Amino acid sequence: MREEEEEEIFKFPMNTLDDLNTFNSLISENPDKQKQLLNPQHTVPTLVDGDTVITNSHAISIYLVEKYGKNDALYPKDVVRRTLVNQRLFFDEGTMFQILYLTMTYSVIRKEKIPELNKKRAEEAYKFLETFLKGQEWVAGNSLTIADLHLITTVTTLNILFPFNNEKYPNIVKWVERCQALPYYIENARGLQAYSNTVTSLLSKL
Ligand SMILES: N[C@@H](CCC(=O)N[C@@H](CS)C(=O)NCC(=O)O)C(=O)O
Repeated sequence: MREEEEEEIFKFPMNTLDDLNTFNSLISENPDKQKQLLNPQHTVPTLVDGDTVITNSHAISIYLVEKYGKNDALYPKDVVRRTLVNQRLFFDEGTMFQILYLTMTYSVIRKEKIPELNKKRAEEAYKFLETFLKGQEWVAGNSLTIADLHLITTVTTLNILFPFNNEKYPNIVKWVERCQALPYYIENARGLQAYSNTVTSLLSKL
């Protein structure tokens, strides 16, 4: 591959599985290039703030509140409240998002049928969330935190792949409505609409 072609690969995001495979073999054959990459995992989001590079969305949110937040409301300093926020963030990262990631990567993008197990795991995750929300307005208590901002994007996206039954999950439905009423919810709505347009048409072909 010519140097310029190689540069192109590093400039543009991956669009198809072939791009990803080319990219992976390129970096595994080229350790120097790997070191130059801001994010060797090649995932979004990646935040660059001066000399600081952060490559995980949850770590990014924590960093932004800690460094630039006017107060600690979104990520409380109180150890017990913070631990609960962390638990919900790790639930998003390790449970809710993983179902979305595995379904997209191994089924939808490859145009393969979605395994029944993924559907069961999504249902299980919705049940956990429904329980977390019992008797409280937000996922980590009665005030909005970064855990809500993360989970709302994952849950609304997962809901396109595995629509949940509103009657079974009243706490989730009310929480989604609360999130939709936030003045900046439009940021999620826009991406969600674009995702929905693409994925709904892919799903119809599986
Ligand atoms: N848990 C990570 C997930 C990052 C991630 O997997 N992002 C996806 C897009 S939502 C991505 O960049 N996928 C491309 C890939 O895995 O190559 C985070 O919160 O940042």
